[in-house]
Amino acid sequence: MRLGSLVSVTSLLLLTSTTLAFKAHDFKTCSQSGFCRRGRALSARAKDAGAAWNSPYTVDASSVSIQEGAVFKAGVKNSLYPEVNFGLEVRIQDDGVIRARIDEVGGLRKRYDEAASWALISEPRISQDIKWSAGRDAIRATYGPKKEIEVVISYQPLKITLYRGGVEQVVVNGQGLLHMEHFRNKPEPPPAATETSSEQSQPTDGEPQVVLEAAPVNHRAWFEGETEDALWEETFGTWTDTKPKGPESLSVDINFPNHGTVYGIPQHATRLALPTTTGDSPHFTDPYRLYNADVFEYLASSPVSLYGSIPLLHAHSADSTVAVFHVVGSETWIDVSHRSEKSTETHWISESGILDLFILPGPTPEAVFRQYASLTGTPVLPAQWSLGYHQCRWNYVSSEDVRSVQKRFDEENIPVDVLWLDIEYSEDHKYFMWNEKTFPDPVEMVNDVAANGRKMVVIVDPHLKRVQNYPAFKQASDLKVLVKPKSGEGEYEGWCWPGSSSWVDFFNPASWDWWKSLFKTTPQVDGSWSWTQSTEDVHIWNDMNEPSVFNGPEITMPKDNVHYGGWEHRDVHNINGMLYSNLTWQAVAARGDVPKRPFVLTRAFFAGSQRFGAMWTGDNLGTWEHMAVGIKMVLSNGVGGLSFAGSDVGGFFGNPEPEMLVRWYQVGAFAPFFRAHAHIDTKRREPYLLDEPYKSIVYSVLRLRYTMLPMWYTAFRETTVTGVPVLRPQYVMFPKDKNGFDIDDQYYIGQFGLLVKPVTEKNKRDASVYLAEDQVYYDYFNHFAYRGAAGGRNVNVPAGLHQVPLLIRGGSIVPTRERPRRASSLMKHDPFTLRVALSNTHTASGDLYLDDGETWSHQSGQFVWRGFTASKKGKVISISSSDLGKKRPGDAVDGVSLTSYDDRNEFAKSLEGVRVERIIVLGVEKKPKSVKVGGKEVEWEYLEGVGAAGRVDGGAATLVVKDPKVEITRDWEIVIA
Ligand code: NBV
Repeated sequence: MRLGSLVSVTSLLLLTSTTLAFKAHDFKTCSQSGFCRRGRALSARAKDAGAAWNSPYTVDASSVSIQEGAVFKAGVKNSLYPEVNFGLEVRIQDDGVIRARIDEVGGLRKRYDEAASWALISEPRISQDIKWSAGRDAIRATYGPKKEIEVVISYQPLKITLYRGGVEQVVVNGQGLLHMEHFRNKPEPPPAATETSSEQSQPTDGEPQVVLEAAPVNHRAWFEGETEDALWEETFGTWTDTKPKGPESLSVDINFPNHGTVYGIPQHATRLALPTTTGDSPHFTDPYRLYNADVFEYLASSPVSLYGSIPLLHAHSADSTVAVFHVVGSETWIDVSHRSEKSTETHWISESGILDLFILPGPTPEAVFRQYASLTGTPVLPAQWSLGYHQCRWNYVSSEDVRSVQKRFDEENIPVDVLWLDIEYSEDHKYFMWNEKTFPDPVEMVNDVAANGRKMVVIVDPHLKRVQNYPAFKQASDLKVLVKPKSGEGEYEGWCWPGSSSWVDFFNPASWDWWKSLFKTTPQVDGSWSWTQSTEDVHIWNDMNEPSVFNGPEITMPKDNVHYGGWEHRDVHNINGMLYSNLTWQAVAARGDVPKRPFVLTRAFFAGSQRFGAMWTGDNLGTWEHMAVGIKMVLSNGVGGLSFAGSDVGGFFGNPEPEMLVRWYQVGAFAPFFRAHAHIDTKRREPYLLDEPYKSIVYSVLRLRYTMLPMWYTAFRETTVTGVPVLRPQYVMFPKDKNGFDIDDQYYIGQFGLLVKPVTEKNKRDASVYLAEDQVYYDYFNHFAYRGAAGGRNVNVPAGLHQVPLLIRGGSIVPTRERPRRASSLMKHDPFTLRVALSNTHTASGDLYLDDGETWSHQSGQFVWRGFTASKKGKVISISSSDLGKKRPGDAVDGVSLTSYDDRNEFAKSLEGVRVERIIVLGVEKKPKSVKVGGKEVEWEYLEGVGAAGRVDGGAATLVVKDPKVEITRDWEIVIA
């Protein structure tokens, strides 16, 4: 972009961002969306009808068959439309997950049924052990280790119920709101001014038209409504959605009669435990909407759609956790209500697609995470450097600017791993193409950054400027892989940063290899264009992939645009952004002779996006409310499988005051993805620009993050295997403790028992932390011991501006590296510190996972995985390190199918000589007489205080073993007698 136009964009954005807040009129409410209106009207009629309401959907008992040994199949009829046929298929998987699919059979058109093919990692294995037992009115299957799970498919009306131990867990269509609008022919316009039946009515100007009905009662009208509402066309603002296929929406109620709390369906800016949207005193009046959207200055508390959508909902009670995952890629609205504190009703309304519903039986949060991960995959193991600190802004304006930012970090001796470039690096917003005036030497610039052990992340947005001299556009156009307009011919053209733009249709397989070829950093054999002005140290940021289209309806693509296979954009909208980051991830992975783990940050996402890198919560505001809700959103994304998440530190819009910026760094340092970012109109706010004392506080927060990188990386290893999120909300840690169900401002990190409660309020200097159990918790910094209590106890933890409330749960061992470094790559041979937080029974455990952090060699066994334990026998405490790789090779990292493991592998050998330089043992009751390793006394120091098993709060008795002379890759034992 030329500087002149940069100025104009800047002033335009300054104008918009200072004069406008969230533009509600840009986005539909349910009442402005035809199918949502119809769906809610259906539930309103059902409510009015009360007990008289019956679902017209029934299973045709004569059609029931069991196929492939275990798959239930049957025809389904809607008594109001006897001419239409539906098919139901229910499969029970090996892991007990139930999959129910309903599709229209032999309809006028085909419904989109490919959402699962993008979200799932593979076709789930069907259990061959299930025996269905058929009765006259229902069929049932009982399974599970103690035959405690029962699935019942009732025929009249159709209802699917999951029981555990005889207690209802999930009920589908219990309220009779199931409705799959069948495909129909567009009626001819009726002769003027005559009466007509509802089947033949025609809306005028998108307005609902009231149709006069003859007695007796028209049952179809009773069910579908008396009006035909926006079936064939719909307008919003100046846009008209032509709906060439007519109505095809899908409504279904899913109830949890014994679960009072629900979590998930990210992304929304709201509490983790989802507030109600209907009922006597709803918290929100609209349903939660899932429709990936670029929402400008979004509200800090709202059910509106944001950038990504994961149709996964956890339902939780003290007795069990279950979940439903409805794999649908079209716009979806979800009402949440509670009949009582103990039960939750949800109503899902999607614009198109089939019913493809996975019911995850749990019964614990861990089991639900495992079940969801076995469907959509676990998060990919990130490159280690990507867990460091990322410095971003819109924009570092030149290569000299980038160099000077790096220099300032180095001069101040503060760590940063990644410097980022936003859209202004590019010439006229043609991504890949450097602005030669401002970035004359991109490869040298990247090399200068890499020389200090760092990486760069550069943005590549999906809108391609429609000019022939832009290879990405020209080639896509020649290959015919661009999204088509509603005519199905030619190229869809919309408006975005570069002006007139087009978008690659990543649903088209012909785009895949081509897209990957663009990212090659070496010249292509056939001479075609590739990004040779880049290096393997450049990783990628995918923004605007909802997709954001400035002149489109709701700032996105028209729904009647056409994708590969003839599918409309409406069918695939929520999946679209995931395909973009998927292919970009593959492209980055395919570079180089020794392939490295890619880093791709995405704004839009769908179920499965965890396989392709990190996400962030988009354009937040520099307000305390946004800081606070960002934590809840990151927790909710974790529930949806996306652990690698964070919010813009500092807030994207606005100029945070220093206190806010400090607090925001503390929030960021305890988020999996830690990046500072700022809008182009904001003042520069790199940490070194702060005044004292703020500057030193932020520096210490950055260093703290780096000391804890071994812990973060090990926590990520765990989630690649278990799917349990890296940030664990209170209900995940203590599923039976009702006091914790609504808590979303404190959380645990990984398996490490680290409990953090960042401060997100101005002038706040202490924090009330909830301890759910009878266990000792130690302040990470000053080692003060707090006693939790069965039934829960709140403790007051100091939170001066320089303090983050951070406790270690008794029973945990946390590995750190405490030498200050400027980048994580410089820490490879640094010694370790272990914090051993003794539990009230004097035990503790923890682990440490290490590999080269960059390549895929860990998949062939090049890693170190150590287990640490502490235990007490008589008066002797022993702390030991043993190899976990040998004990559990198959569990090491997801994607590793090792059957054996060599603990002296090349990587492990490269760490020979790397020591544990300090062990801090918290809660040692009495001053030891000796501390020995291999029979030899080592240096130690003991500070008096309260022991792990004591009953009062107070400074913990602490033993510091100074240099135990033990190596990190070796087995050892320390005996404290
Ligand atoms: O590329 C510019 C920005 C980016 O900095 C931000 O992080 C994205 O969320 N982008 C949105 C486009 C414009 C925002 C007003």
